[in-house]
Amino acid sequence: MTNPEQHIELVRLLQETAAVGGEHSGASRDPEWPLQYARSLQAPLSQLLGVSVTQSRLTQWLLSAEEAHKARAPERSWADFYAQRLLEHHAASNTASEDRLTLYYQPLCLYCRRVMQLMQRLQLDHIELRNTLLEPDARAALLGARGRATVPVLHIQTPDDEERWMPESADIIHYLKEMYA
Ligand SMILES: N[C@@H](CCC(=O)N[C@@H](CS)C(=O)NCC(=O)O)C(=O)O
Repeated sequence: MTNPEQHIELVRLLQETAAVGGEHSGASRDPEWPLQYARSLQAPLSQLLGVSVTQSRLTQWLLSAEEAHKARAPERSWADFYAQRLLEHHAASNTASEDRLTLYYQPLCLYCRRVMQLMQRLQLDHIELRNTLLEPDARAALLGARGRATVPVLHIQTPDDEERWMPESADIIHYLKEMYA
């Protein structure tokens, strides 16, 4: 199934799921709607995407899709917006899972700790850690690439050997959440 076909099918699934409990955005909507949707979407969505999707992940995703829809495009059909967002996330996380990530950090740096706490929470054990205080070559690599040794910096290397150096803890946290949460 191509991406446009998946999109159409996903919009249909979302609308069908919403119709069971009444209107998606109506005042009478059940406050537990993300759980209900997640329960009924789990099997057909896993089949559509070809990966096993958990109900807890789906619940989180539905809540974040609703927030983004309200903030960014309230005029757009909710099902169309949610479907596009889900397929984009799915494609991005598929690509991201093949990237090689390295975090340059210092143990006492609070900004680094924020990033590392998120990595722990999301169980991102595959991210290599390089302590720039203890590893002179890590500090030299950072200085060579960026001209400064400020940490944290996330180094992203794709399978095609494209690389990106991402400074700023807030950007790194945003990136990791978008890709892996
Ligand atoms: N705005 C940056 C601040 C990073 C920062 O100030 N890092 C400090 C350590 S906590 C640092 O690397 N200082 C040494 C330097 O700038 O060379 C972020 O949020 O990542």
